[in-house]
Amino acid sequence: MAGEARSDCLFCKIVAGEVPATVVRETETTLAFRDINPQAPTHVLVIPKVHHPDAASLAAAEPQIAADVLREAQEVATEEKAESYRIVFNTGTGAGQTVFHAHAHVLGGRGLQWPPG
Ligand code: D5M
Repeated sequence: MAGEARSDCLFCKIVAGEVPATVVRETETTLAFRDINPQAPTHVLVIPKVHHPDAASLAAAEPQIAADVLREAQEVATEEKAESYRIVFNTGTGAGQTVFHAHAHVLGGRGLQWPPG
């Protein structure tokens, strides 16, 4: 089932062009833009254009679009020439999720520690 755009959602506003963002890639179903508070030289967010609160909800409702997000995350890493990179879906406030519109963080361009904090 398609997620309806939400007027109270920051990332739906970015999709609608109501809030500016530095877009690096766009497809019919996804948008990739630079994180406003980068944690690495490459820090890009890849979002579905449709609204779902987190990655699990997206994957359950629209698995093809979840796959599109993953493919675009890999395309971003390739374009950014990140040899090693991390794709992160923070899910839930305890994991640090602050924006409740599904998004993948693509982080690269520096050494990344494991486990993350
Ligand atoms: O990640 C949410 C991310 O969204 C966080 O890293 C900051 C980023 N953010 C917040 N507002 C903006 C705008 N306006 N443009 C670009 N990036 C933004 P989370 O996993 O939910 O903590």
